[in-house]
Amino acid sequence: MPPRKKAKPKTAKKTASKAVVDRVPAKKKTAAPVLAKEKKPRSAKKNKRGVLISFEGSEGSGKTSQISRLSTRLEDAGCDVVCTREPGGTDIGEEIRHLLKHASASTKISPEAELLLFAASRAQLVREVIVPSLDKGKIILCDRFLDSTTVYQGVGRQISAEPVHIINTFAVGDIIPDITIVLDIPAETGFDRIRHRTTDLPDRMENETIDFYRKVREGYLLLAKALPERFIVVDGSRSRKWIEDKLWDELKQRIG
Ligand code: Z5A
Repeated sequence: MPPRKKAKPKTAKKTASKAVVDRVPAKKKTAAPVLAKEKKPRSAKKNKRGVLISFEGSEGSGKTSQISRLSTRLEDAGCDVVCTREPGGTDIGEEIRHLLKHASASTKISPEAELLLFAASRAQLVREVIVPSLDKGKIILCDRFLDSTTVYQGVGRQISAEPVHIINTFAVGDIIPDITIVLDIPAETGFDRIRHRTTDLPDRMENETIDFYRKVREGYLLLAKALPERFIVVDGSRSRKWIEDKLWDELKQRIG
């Protein structure tokens, strides 16, 4: 019979699922504010012609590749497309990106400071790029958005739900993606892809453990389950062409 003590770590340390459930609508419970915000996204209400599509998933899930393919298809179909990314996408955001990923000082960064820097980059991106583009009726393809903070800082770094939600909301105002695509891959596949990438030296966040990326994956899947109107989950371990076609079919149904 296992000793009683064994139960302790389970209750003392939040599991990935518990942490996400705190952030998404568990019936009437805690995450109600997240849902309440999402009922009236500004992009859908005030910018009838603009669409914000965010791409999420763990490192190496294929977001950059698919954004590039989708953008080409959309442009060929006559759409006005803006591709951007987080952290980054503005001069200020790119400086923050460098600080977060490559600056030697960032090895000492606290989870709270990290969260605030991601939020600062996003606040600038929303006001400088996203809102003006939505107002012009463009389709914005954004490589990561607020869900990355919910999952990486909330689930991965275990910062509690309330500050993550408050800071996310402050950074985005009333801009919530119309559609969020999660490219879902096993943590091992992501690791493998990153290892074989020859263009870059590993950055600070690429040195996380496989357990961290398992939590990240679980976090995304729970979020997608809780918000099915906004999320589309696609198997990111399939071929590039299969994913491209699948996304095209899904988006045609949603945005016509
Ligand atoms: N982060 C955070 O913690 N909190 C936040 O709020 C935000 C971000 C906004 C940003 O890193 C880091 O910041 C990220 C989360 C954190 N850290 N991590 N870990 P980034 O922008 O440098 O990297 P990324 O967003 O994680 O993505 P990536 O590494 O650039 O990967 P990707 O864009 O998803 O995939 P890719 O570049 O298209 O493909 C990766 C490789 O796989 C490449 O060699 C491809 O050729 C290959 N690939 C792509 N698709 C396939 C398929 N279908 N089959 C086989 N191989 C494929």
